[in-house]
Amino acid sequence: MSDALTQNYIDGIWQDSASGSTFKDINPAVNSDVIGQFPESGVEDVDDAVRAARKAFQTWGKMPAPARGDFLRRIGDIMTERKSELAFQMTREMGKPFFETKGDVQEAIDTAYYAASETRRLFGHTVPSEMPDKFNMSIRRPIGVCGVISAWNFPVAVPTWKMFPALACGNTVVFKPSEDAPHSGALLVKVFEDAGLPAGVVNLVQGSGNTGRALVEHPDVNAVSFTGSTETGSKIGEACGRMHKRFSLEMGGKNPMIVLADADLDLVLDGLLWGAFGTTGQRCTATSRLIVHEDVHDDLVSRLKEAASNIKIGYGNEEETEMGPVIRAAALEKIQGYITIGKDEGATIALGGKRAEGEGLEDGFFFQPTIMTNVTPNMRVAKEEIFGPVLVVLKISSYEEAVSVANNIEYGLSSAIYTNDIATAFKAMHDIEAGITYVNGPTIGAEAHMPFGGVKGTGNGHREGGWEVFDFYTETKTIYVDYSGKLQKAQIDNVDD
Ligand code: UN1
Repeated sequence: MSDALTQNYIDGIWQDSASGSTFKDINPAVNSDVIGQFPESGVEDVDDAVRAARKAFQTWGKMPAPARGDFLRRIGDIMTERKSELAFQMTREMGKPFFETKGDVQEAIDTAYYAASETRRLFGHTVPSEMPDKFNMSIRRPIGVCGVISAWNFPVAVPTWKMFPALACGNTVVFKPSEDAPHSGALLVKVFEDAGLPAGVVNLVQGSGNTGRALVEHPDVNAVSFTGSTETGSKIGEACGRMHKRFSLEMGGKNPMIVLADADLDLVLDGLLWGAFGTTGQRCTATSRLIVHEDVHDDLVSRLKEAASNIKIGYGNEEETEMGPVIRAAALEKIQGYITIGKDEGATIALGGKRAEGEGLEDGFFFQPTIMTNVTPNMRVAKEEIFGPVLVVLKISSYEEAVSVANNIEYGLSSAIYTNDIATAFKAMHDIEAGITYVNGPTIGAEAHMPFGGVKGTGNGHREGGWEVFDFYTETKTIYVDYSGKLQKAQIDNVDD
């Protein structure tokens, strides 16, 4: 395949890396299908990209925000026209089925239109002063150049969660996609180019961890937004902390679904199939722990086994495919390793546990939908993120126990509870330690205009999506206007001792 967009995009020009070194990107479902060789960008490329972004910031940051919104709307329009084309290439590159990659593009479209509308609503505050004839207010200003490092599992939606609000607020961007989804990243940037986004406003540098490090550590990058592993996120946090940069981290999850005895089990079953095995379990938000009441445990597990064993595995661009491959050979090994760990810890492999084989699966990284039962809260398989189609099942006998098991974890991204008892549902909304709680729905399905993010080891307190992300991408400037015509001293003139 030679017509792939296999270059960096810096200052409005598609170009190779300075060193000319590249890395290979393949289709995880059909390994012989090579998507292309992409630039392994170095310090020099990142430096060029940051310089271009800094230059563009001088004009982009001063443009009226609603005019920036017009660009975002055009980007949304082009993504709408190209939805199927983009989705096909995304599926080819990262494996999830076509209907899911179309959803991924739709999430980006929603984010574009939402961010465009927010450009007319970048509110500050006006606040009464302590003193007469004085006016107090706050306004928002852009931060500058933002480094965006994103994951491969939502190769279009997640980078746009970061870039669109950043752009709406007047920042410019250097974007490093995951090395497992460089082509999707490039196709997204091509949309920006075709929408007429001025040169330098978004720059693309392809590469792996070294490229990311050069970006994070570049002194002229003011803020970094990252989605990916906890290990990498921690390093980014340390570097940004040292350099006084603003940073937003979106990292791992081990998301619980609590099922109480009164739950509607048909609804639970649908939710579990989607939450645990959608995107082959490779979402930060995937339902990876089923915490189920003992009264319904056996019934639910047996129905789930039956349903999960019928999931059609294959190449995601084939119509009947319900679940695609995992992303790479190392992911297969990691998952297999956790199956062994689970067995050694005393868990039962109730379904799956092996590489999926059969016609059409020979040349890809396919793994069977897997269910582990007899799992107890302190086992590694109950606590560590596996990032594959593996659901662990923990049995509980009360709501209180369910919450304590759900919270016995270092992560806190998403969570779910199935119950028909409204009081219990409301209690759970407060009791579960997570950034997101779904009631009677699985742990996945975030909407573009709602805050997204986690507590504990999942993040560092920021939120993507929704109105809160606009706080991340702006600096508050506080302004005092004294029209009294005399010097007024706060805390002194206006207080009688
Ligand atoms: C992720 O896995 O990083 O809520 C993002 C969801 C999707 C986004 C997931 N809309 O599952």
